[in-house]
Amino acid sequence: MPDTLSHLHEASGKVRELYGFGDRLLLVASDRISAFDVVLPTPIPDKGRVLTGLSRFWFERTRGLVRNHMLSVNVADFPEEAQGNPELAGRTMLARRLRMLPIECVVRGYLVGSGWKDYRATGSVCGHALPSGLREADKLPQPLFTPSTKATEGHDANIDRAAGIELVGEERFDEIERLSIELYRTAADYALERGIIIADTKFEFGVDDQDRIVIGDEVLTPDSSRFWPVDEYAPGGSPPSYDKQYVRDWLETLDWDKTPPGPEIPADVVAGTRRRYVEAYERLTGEPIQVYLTETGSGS
Ligand code: Q0Z
Repeated sequence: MPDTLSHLHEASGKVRELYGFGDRLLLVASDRISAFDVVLPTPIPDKGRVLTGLSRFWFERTRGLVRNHMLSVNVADFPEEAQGNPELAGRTMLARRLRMLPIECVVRGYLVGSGWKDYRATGSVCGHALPSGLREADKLPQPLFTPSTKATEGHDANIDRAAGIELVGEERFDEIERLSIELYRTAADYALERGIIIADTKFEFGVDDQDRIVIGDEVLTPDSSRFWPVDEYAPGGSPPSYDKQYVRDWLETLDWDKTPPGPEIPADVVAGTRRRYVEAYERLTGEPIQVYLTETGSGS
């Protein structure tokens, strides 16, 4: 990453970097993509910009439901050290630093992934009893809040309400549960009208200097959620991922054992995958990605 920033680096995610500037942060989304939990060596051009643009869209759209950490996606507003870095344009969000709560706020609207496995084994999902006879990928009778703790390595561990209350207190736990469900319902209803099912998602909340709950991190992107194209949705199996299905289908044709390093992605799979990210952005925002790229100084 750009070297005027290396001394301000605070954290790395799987495909994102975080830089600190006192009470503000820069979250930088790279073009890297992961599949089967491995980050592949080939970037998907503009993926980081699409994801940052989507987070911006949802933060603006949900401002009436909850405060958020977003300050700007325009390089002109960034701290000096981050100016004149064409690398950052469009893929970077300036945000207020929060005290993050140690809970991942997962909301599930459909029965997939670990939720489906849990249901098969126990008839419930994270302690939420469900009707019998549900199929894989069925829509749940209502969205479920299934919080987890942030694991430093490996996968997050689900926690129950009592454990959540131990971590953040009852009042905060109840508030982030209510906000998570409300945000999910609002976004999922909107996305469905535009041809995208948001099967599940994960929110991260923090508190500001006045102890108010604020939503941070990225929101309702394909990296923090499962997106499915509504036209290809069929319960009774695992529906294709809106963004990663080309990559997964191609990887399944190889004899790769799904351990690092992953293989280079061929150009046609890169192009198809990029098209899906851009299509998700354009369907959800109703605006060409070029408008966002030009607006953020990352256009051609
Ligand atoms: C987010 C993460 C990323 C690596 C910390 N507003 C905030 N205030 C304080 N901390 C955070 C935020 Cl968003 C915060 N993460 C996750 C994001 C790269 C890790 F882009 N960690």
